[in-house]
Amino acid sequence: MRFTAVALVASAVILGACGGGKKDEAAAPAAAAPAAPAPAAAPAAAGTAAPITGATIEVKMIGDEKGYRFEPSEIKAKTGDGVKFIMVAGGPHNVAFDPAKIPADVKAQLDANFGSDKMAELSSSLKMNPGETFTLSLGGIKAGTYEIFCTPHLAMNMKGKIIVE
Ligand SMILES: [Cu+2]
Repeated sequence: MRFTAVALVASAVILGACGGGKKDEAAAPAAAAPAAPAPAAAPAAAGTAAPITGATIEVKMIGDEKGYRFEPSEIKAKTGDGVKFIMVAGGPHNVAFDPAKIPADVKAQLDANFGSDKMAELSSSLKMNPGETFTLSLGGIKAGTYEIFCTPHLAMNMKGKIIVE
């Protein structure tokens, strides 16, 4: 009798240990997952928006029977200018850059220049209603050609480029 009881207790301890181990394993990935986005968000917070010190160029965002487009789609600007995107029709529209196509030494400043009007890295919030605007500062942005697109209408070829001279 005594031997059986000891054996049962020992089995219970072993089962308990296994059960506890499984719980810890299951809990570990769940606890680690929410922490992952924090380092990714850090570079965005590192930059400081540079103000517009030059001219502000207006660009219309249009979707109608002729298609989806930025007007003009080729935007010539200088470092320090601003580009004011105006929602005219056929929204929602936004303004976004492909992070993979932006040089490493431009990315942080450009992303910071979106200010708070941003839904993702290098991507403005969506403009739903006619008259809504998004103004992007080109402060601190060196000369180069930077492709833009509208996220909802990328497949409809709503693209353009900002040429900083
Ligand atoms: Cu659009």
